[in-house]
Amino acid sequence: MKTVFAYILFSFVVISSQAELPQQSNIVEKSVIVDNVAFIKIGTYRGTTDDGTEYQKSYFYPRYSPKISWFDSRSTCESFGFELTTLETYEEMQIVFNLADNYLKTLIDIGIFVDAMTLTLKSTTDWYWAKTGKKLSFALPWIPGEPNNSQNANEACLQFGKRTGSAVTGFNDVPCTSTAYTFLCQKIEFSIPLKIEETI
Ligand SMILES: [Ca+2]
Repeated sequence: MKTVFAYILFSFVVISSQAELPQQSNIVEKSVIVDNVAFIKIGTYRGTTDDGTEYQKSYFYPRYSPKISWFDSRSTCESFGFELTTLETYEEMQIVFNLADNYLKTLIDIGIFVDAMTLTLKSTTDWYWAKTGKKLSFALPWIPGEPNNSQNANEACLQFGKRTGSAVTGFNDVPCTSTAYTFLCQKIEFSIPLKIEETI
């Protein structure tokens, strides 16, 4: 694992698109997957939080899918200038699930950490974004049988994915120290410059 991780550090290149985003929300900007890069930009999304704040995000997936803890997932994203992905709205969650389906078909069975955790190890109902402390603003679609807080009752972090053979993407509560999952990073901008059209 350390070798894979070191290689990611060594070979880090981010593909960025210079294309201008469409003005409508909900539009996903496709990107090209190129060999020999550590992170793959799988899409960009522009939306509005439940309190009305506009934001724009790009999502970056680690090409070699290292399986590391939730804590290491956060710090890895941060070491590259990213954050572990948050999902501001149910709509954004659906977009990210679709991106994962489109680009990560062979990987989604692994499960992907996002930034959410419970405040107490035993809670399986109240989930918060670690970055902001805000409670998740929508009802989570769980993988059938989840959340079950099953592993010694310390499943305090959140990942999404599919069970093998299932077509349904959903969430699962897992131990934050588990190294069975990989992760998705985001780059977020909350202040989107207004585009002002000139008039004659
Ligand atoms: Ca679980």
